[in-house]
Amino acid sequence: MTFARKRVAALAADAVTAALALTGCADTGSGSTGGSTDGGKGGGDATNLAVTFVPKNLGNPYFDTSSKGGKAAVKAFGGTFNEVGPAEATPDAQVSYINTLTQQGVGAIVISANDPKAICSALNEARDGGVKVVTFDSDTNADCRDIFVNQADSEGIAKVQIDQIAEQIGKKGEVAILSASANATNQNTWIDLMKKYAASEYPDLSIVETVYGDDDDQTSFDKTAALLQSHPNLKGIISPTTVGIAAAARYLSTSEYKGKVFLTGLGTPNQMREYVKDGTVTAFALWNPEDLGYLAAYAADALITGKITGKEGDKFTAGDLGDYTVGADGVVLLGEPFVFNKDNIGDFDF
Ligand code: RAM
Repeated sequence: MTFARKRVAALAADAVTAALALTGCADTGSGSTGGSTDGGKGGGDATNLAVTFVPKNLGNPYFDTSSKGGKAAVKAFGGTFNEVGPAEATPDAQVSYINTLTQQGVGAIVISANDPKAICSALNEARDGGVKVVTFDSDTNADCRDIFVNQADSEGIAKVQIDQIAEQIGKKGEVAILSASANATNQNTWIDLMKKYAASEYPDLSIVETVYGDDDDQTSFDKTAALLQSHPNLKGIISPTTVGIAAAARYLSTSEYKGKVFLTGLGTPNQMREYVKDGTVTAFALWNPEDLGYLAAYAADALITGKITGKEGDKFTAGDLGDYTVGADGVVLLGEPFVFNKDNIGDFDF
């Protein structure tokens, strides 16, 4: 239901807002920019609502959508939204951005990590300087942030992708994984769980290789071609990244493998629509990235204003999404993954 609520909002998308998020421009709404003189340093300023989103990399529609949700939330609670990030999703590419935000004294950094450890000391320096740190989408180690906003239960995300490919290939045969970057916390967690779940539920399905497209369109496209070359008996590909699945679908759609090698994973409806329409892809999954960004921004607000500290049992209200409770290890859960297919994809616009 929350999904439906934000879906309606997504359909009424403000193109100007999206373009601003894309180019990394700050919201000009109420509140100051990250350079306020008190800057939240020392942790005593409960009014520094400068919230900066740092995606894995810029130019990914998934993060454009999560930033759109974040921006809407920040506007609703009267803060200042900004987005900065690297061009490439490499392990420590976000460090210099984090350091700058620490110097500016923002209220909170909301970040999706390319590596569980590589940005930890930068984040902890930010925290020592009074900045609240929310990870969302892809976590760091738990001791480098205040809260992790997880899109869905990791076991559930793994299960839906294996169940989909198993159904599509008839539960039997070789499957490969086209992932994002090699150190991405979220993909690596899901891949481990997918392997375990497949081994226990589908003994005749074998995962033969995992390759990394680095959440880069061209690299993912090339890795798809290479996979098909090196595994002539391949029956299916799982790509647990919106960049990877779109690139793999584009490759398959004009190749001899279309309709023979099945593809599923995690994709955005807007990027996958044409491939569902032309029969390259039957079904894939995701959550609503806009809701994810919205919830992560409200978690930042709750931390900045001292409503929560991030400990288990802490409760806060995330605007229109309603009430959330912090779980074990400072994790807040958005909801369930959702499966898109030709019957429902027309209902979504993100
Ligand atoms: C890509 C990114 C992101 C992931 C989605 C599914 O956009 O890797 O971290 O959650 O795919």
